[in-house]
Amino acid sequence: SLPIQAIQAAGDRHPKPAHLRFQYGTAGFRTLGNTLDSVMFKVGIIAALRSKKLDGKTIGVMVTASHNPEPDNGVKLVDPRGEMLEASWEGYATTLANTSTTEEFVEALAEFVRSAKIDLSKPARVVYGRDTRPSGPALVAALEDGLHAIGAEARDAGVTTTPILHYLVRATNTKGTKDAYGEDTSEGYYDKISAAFKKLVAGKAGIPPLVVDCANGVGAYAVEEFSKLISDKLQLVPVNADLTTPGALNNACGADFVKTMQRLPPSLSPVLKTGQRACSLDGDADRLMYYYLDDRDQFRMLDGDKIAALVAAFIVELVKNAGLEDEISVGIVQTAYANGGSTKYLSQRLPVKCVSTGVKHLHHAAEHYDVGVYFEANGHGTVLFSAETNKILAEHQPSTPAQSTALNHIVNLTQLINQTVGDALSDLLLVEVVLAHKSYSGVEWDSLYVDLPNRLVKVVVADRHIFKTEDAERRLVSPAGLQEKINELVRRYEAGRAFVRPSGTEDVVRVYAEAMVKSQADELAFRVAGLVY
Ligand code: NG1
Ligand code: ZN
Repeated sequence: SLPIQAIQAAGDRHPKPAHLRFQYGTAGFRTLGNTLDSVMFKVGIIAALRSKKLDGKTIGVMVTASHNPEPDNGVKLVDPRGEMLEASWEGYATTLANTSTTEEFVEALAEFVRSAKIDLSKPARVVYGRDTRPSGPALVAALEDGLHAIGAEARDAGVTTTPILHYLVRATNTKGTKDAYGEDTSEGYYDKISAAFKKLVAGKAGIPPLVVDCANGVGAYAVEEFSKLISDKLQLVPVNADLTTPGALNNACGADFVKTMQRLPPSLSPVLKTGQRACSLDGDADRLMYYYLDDRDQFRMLDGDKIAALVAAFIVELVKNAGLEDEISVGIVQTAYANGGSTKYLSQRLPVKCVSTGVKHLHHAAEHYDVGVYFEANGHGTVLFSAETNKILAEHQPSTPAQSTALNHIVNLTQLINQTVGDALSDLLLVEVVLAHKSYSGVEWDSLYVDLPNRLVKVVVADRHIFKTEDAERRLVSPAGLQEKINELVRRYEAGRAFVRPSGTEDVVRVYAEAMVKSQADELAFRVAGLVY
């Protein structure tokens, strides 16, 4: 049975702020860090119950607010294969987080255990980590209180990137099985990925150094660790690796700054030379944006869509060269935020599917392909190789040395790529592999297709929940009549496209617009925003 007294006693130390309502959204619970104490305690208990429900499999808990400002924090649960928490539990977590007293919480827990048929005699195993936010240690202490109260077997992964935490979950749960994913330590992660990287760039000399903007976050540690292992092949030059100055995290730097502002972080201006490529991570190192300065020193952005195009083309080529094009097909998953230029380019070559915003939607859709490449335009993404594809790769008998080389490259890619979730460091090394193989600089990569000028704006509205969408969020069904007005506007712009959706992570409505020229994209975005407001 539930250790009611222990939960009750500990719960009283973590009262819920009376006026707040919490929601487990696309990125878990996410809000101001100093309001999340009660949520963390409850999440400790929920994570333990999730583990018991899944027969003692290890569940992950990541404490982070990713690209958001430093005072924010958040928490999300990771399911046993390293994927996002199953959707139905998001609702349970929300209900439990909003119970207003410890008595109410304990009652709701007992009811939940009954209705979800959780066998309390099963073990509970949880691994947890946090990013570098100052609010992290206190929040982790509250989480530990919850884990302890319910008697979970808990392992502290310390300050770590989100993708490493996902890796640890999968590696722990597959240890000793035929699906073993790797050693279940962060060293295991670094070794696995860097070994694959070194095999893939063996014989490639003179890869130019890469400037990496670490967003003054946890990615700085990961860059440091990888540097120790790969610096003979690729020199990583960290900037914005300041983990001590208060307020520095994600401030005027990082992947989200680059994507939203569409310009170079000011701190990179003195560092970046004409033609040199650089990239930015976000605050928990699961997003990656590349860019370079062209010969007129204009900033050129290579976002998630460009990464998807680069990587997909490379894998298609390898599959063909390995003699596997009849057996393995490559598909792409995007969201409505994918640039129209990329969608046009990719859909002329490969199957492309558009899904709703949120990693879980992309991830699940990508699982339906033999090789599924998914990236959000903001730089979050990865490549999934299906179980059947891995089997084909393991059994395929190449008939020429060239086929054998290509096959080895694909197998090494399956080791290089973090298949649990988007991973800025793994993706960075993947991009570098492709650039080295193709002898591309930023210029050649950029010229795969031309981005349509676009603009993303936030609109603060009284109630964002009245905005309801269909067709992978590309059309509004509510408020009634609004979509028709948007269509009417869009028609007046050459190559115009615009859509409106409520954010899943902020209390705003987002408006996205594209058009043939930048001023028109801006104008369209602001006129649509005017309709929404
Ligand atoms: P919302 O706030 O629902 O738009 C944002 C990003 C998503 C995803 C999530 C989770 C945009 C336009 N939206 O979601 O792509 O990354 O955060 O972090 O970039
Ligand atoms: Zn992130």
